[in-house]
Amino acid sequence: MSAQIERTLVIVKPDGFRRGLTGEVLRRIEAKGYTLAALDIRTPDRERLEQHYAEHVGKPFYEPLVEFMSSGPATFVIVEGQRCIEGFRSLAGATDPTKALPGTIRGDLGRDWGEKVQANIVHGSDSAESAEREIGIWFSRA
Ligand code: DAT
Ligand code: MG
Repeated sequence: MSAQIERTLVIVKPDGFRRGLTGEVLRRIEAKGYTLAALDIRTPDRERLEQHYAEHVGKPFYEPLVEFMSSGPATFVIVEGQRCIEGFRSLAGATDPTKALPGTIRGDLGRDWGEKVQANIVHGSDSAESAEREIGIWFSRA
């Protein structure tokens, strides 16, 4: 376990933004004790989404995912704190919001909407390498 302060990239995805859940997500991040280091609202462009989701190219949900993510404004947040990468993934819950446990963002606020892609409210980086890569894509001047 390291005392080093980490950074992670959180995105309140277009479904969360449309549903007015940005404040609720930020509230949970702050209540956990993490710090908001940067915040920006914008509609994700396809070019940067393709970089962001490069690991998923070719999967059946890739095209629906990029379509969905570019469907409207989203909130991009750099979150800071000890072990916040792992910690935010715990706050978010499992990828499938139907299976995500109650108490998590996806478990409490998400559901299956019958779409080809899981509209699961939030993104959170899955490792220190992903976090720095993703922050570089979306906050090139951060
Ligand atoms: P996570 O967002 O939990 O890190 P991921 O990186 O595996 O999950 O996938 C990125 C996003 O793609 C995810 O948030 C929702 C969508 N997705 C993943 N697996 C899916 C699936 N089997 N069917 C539909 N959408 C999926
Ligand atoms: Mg992921």
